[in-house]
Amino acid sequence: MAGQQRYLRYIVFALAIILLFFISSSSSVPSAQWPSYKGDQSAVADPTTNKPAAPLAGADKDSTATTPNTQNGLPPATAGGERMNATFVTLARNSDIWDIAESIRHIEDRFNRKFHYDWVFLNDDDFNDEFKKITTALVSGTAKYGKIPKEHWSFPDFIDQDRAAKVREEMKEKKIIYGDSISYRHMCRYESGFFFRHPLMLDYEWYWRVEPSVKLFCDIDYDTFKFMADHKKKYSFTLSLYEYVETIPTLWDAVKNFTSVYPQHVVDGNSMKWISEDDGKTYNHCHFWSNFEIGNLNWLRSQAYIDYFTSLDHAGGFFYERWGDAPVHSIAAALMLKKEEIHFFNDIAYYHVPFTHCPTGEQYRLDHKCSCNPKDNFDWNGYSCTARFYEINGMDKPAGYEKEQ
Ligand SMILES: Nc1nc2c(ncn2[C@@H]2O[C@H](COP(=O)(O)OP(=O)(O)OP(=O)(O)O)[C@@H](O)[C@H]2O)c(=O)[nH]1
Ligand SMILES: *[C@@H]1O[C@H](CO)[C@@H](O)[C@H](O)[C@H]1NC(C)=O
Ligand SMILES: *[C@@H]1O[C@H](CO)[C@@H](O)[C@H](O)[C@H]1NC(C)=O
Ligand SMILES: [Mg+2]
Repeated sequence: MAGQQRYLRYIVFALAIILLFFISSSSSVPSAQWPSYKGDQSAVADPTTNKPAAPLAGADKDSTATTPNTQNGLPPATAGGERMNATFVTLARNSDIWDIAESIRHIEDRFNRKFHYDWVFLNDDDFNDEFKKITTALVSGTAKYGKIPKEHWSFPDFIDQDRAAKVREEMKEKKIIYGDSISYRHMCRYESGFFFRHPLMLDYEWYWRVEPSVKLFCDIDYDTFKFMADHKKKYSFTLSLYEYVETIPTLWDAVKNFTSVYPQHVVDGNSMKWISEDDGKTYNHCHFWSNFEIGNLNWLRSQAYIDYFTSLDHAGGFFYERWGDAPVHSIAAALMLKKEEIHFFNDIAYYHVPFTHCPTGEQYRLDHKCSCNPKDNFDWNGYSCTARFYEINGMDKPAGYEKEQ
């Protein structure tokens, strides 16, 4: 019996192969039957509302065997309009090549194929030819490669090496993630205080930070950099959460020292309420997850931010603890920007291991061809600080969020 069945399967398989061969070699199969995009500018989504344009007339209406996927919202390959003074920026090692290739492909497919913004790659080592060849081929704008100067990726002379080494030993025993890593600390310090001052970055006003192995799940049909400029935004995020306390025990003390020395850098109408429940006495550990950022480089290059970074740097916590660039950037944004200058990109569906931001609201997800599972959305989870961001800004949560938590 089993033998007979196998025999039958072979025959069906062989017939299928013969049929396939017949179809592929047949000259009667038309090769260019696909409907082509009409190149209609009006099909681009309206950036202010994020609503897709109306479906194109004459789209496939009589198909009954499938759900016709009308071409609504599919923008032309290149969006019209001016380009902003903006770039993507990635810090990476040569060994990150395939993980960053995946990220670039996501960003290009969902956004940059329409805008062709540049991409700056930074490394503490020289990028090799393979890294450059592959990333240049993937980026639709100009790809640029920079080496980080030694003095931005080493221990400052005021750091006590023995004390730093002892801390790494202790953190290793406590099994704190990256607790014994020197390079991770250089990375966090570099992202906190130096990437925006790299010579290649001086040519730009806006940046979008991209890390290896991140994903985008929805189409972005408008220029996010222009949105930032038009709405006077300086910093933005998609995910927020509470920091691991063991990595930043004295960060808030250093911040308080900074604000007492430089009270003029603390702005009225800031987001102190988002990061402190007691008006600044203690830090609640909320931070924007900085592996995604769209922000203004001139703000990071401002005297206020440089004074802030320099002050924290001298406190030593990048090496005597394991301060991350996420809380460092977030506290700066919360204290030195006006509330309205920080933007939550609910419409940018994003993943970096292990968290997902999937936009709340089914109609939005359908209109933007989203592929994320709304159940994976982290926003309304108790470990997220995004609900708090809505509250301190007096914003209504997105319609339907209760059903999607
Ligand atoms: N050139 C260089 N880049 C680094 C180094 N360490 C980390 N990076 C980059 O810095 C960024 C953050 O490092 P990650 O290892 O992603 O750190 P993370 O996001 O906290 O942790 P993961 O969960 O491992 O992603 C990424 O863009 C890395 O490619 C390094 O030693 N040299
Ligand atoms: C882009 O911004 C940088 C930094 O503000 C500036 O130096 C540069 O001149 C600008 N470039 C253009 C083309 O506007
Ligand atoms: C406080 O900040 C000032 C100015 O940055 C610095 O000189 C001083 O060492 C700091 N003190 C502490 C305790 O961190
Ligand atoms: Mg990462």
